Amino acid sequence: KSTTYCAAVDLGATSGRVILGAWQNNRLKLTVAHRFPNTFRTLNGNDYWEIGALWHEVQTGLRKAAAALPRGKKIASVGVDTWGVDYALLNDRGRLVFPVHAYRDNRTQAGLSHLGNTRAALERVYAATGIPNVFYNSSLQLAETIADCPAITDLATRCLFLPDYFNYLLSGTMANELTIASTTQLLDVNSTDWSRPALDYFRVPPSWLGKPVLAGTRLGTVKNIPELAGAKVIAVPGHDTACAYDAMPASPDGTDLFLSSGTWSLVGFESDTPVLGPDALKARVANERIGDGRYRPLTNVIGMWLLERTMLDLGPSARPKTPEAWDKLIDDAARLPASVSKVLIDVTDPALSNPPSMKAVIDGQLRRKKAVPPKNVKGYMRLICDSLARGHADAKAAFERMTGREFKRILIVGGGSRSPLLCQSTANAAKVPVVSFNLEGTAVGNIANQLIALRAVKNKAEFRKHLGAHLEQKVYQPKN
Ligand code: LRH
Repeated sequence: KSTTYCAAVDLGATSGRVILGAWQNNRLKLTVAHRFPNTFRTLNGNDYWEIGALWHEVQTGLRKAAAALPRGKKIASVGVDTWGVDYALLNDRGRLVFPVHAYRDNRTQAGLSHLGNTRAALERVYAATGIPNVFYNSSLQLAETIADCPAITDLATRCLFLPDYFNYLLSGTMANELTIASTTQLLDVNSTDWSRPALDYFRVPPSWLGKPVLAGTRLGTVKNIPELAGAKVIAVPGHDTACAYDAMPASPDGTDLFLSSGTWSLVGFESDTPVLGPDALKARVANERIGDGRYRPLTNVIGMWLLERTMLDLGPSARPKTPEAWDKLIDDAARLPASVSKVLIDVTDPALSNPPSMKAVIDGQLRRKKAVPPKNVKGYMRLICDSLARGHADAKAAFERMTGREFKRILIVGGGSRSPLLCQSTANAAKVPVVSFNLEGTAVGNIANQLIALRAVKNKAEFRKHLGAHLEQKVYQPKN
């Protein structure tokens, strides 16, 4: 049988990659064509992405993917996913008319507290969009931009979220895709179109946005990379978390809870209906969307960002330089006595989102609880993993309470799935087995959606079945 080749562009807030997928005989083989670090830069107190550098890496990665093909073969299609919420403002000719801000920028703090303190408005926005009030929401970011630079409503005619923008650079077609649209707090929770009340509340011009397209939509062919001439640009779920969830080899009966663990820990599940109401708002349930329009109710537990940032504070020697050194650090942390994390960090504390010093916020929390801060990086690693595990378990309990469902396993993909410490702590705290997969989840979900659009695979259930049949997995049974 012939092989179908697809390239996944997968951009995360701290690293990006371009991965070549080869699908043959119902098996997916991945080749990492290109990996690169990503970071935002702070200029005069605001945080910005280096969007030109990212586009350069995307092009480099796609060229390398084409170069990795067997002789005479062609890449059939390309799909792009990125982290949520961030966007580019453009005019009709596709020129950037505003710098691309990073979601950690503290510029939304005033809007965040204003909506948080206006109970009735907060409830209305939640009922309309199914998305809670989080500092990074595109709604708050756009409202701040428009309030601070009113002339932007004359300059910009289009708002493309980052996967949409890269799709545009690749194909020349401007389109808003549904899953990334669902991270904005501007989409109508009961349809697949924008919410007029939400757009009005945040004063976002409706003309900036096009009716969202579903995953699988063909946007055109790759324009300006000769090595990929003729390759289709397919709108995959543009939100990385949506792609990661699509790659979960879940049991079809809906009893698996999903955890995509990276910079953030995204704990959630698939559902035909949204989870709304006062309890859902209190538990900060975000009713994000699946590529086909259904729902991914999830809560966002601050993730490995805690460790990333604490390591910066501890100095260059704190960060392992090789995969072996990482394994050793995780192992050392796991061997520390349980008493190290008798007092956990409150992972819902907003002060953890982008502090000048993460270590200072963590130490401050511990001191207020009369506990002594860890002495070294392995102590922080243990404390952070145990605290995240508690956050994962709390999210599971809240979902079970709200939906009446019972989750029998937690499936984990992403960077955290490679940490036996995080997996075991999560199993212990949640009291169910945690199953980790040796899987580039996000890229695999991205490629799965391309294969379905190309009709090389029938649907997601089929894909998951084939994927699961060959996947290496590790089960962590709960212990106390
Ligand atoms: C993870 C993620 C997450 C949020 C955040 C902004 O990469 O996409 O789901 O949307 O970034």
